[in-house]
Amino acid sequence: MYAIVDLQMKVLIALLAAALMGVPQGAVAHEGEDHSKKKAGPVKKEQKAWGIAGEAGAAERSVELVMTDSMRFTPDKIEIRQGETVKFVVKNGGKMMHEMVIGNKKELDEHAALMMKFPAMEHDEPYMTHVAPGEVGELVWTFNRSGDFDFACLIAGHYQAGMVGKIKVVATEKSDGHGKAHKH
Ligand SMILES: [Cu+2]
Repeated sequence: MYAIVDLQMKVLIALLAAALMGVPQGAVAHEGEDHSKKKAGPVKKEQKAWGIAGEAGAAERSVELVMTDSMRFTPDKIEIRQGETVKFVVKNGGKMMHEMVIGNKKELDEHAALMMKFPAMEHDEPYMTHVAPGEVGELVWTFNRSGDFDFACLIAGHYQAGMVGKIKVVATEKSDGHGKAHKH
């Protein structure tokens, strides 16, 4: 919830600033800015329902994904053990911009609706990576909470076309003493 409020605030501030400067609405978000470039500065470490930003050096595992213009992620189902820090290496195999955004259904729904309203909205958080055609993006995330999560491309229309995937974070024995981990 907090993140969306935050996003709405950002949009509001951007619109307000634009109104004050007499800039037309369509031109608000990042003119001439390279969308794929990460901003410099320390990574925001905010605990989310689906985990927390990870340090690149701490990644124990890397998962490669490919995004295509057929609005699909491959793979679209990923299983992770609770506590794992995963580096996602995300290739854009298409001819249009795509992105991978991790979240839960509720937040992704809300965020996707905002992206439809403001397609040029600037959004950049440690749980997302925007990837230009033919490029590879990276995202390092620590899954410190178990549960079923989602990831998606929130570029206007892509989410609606089904560009989504599932992440299952399996509780480790330590944090979940109910025998869930006796699979193998
Ligand atoms: Cu996309």
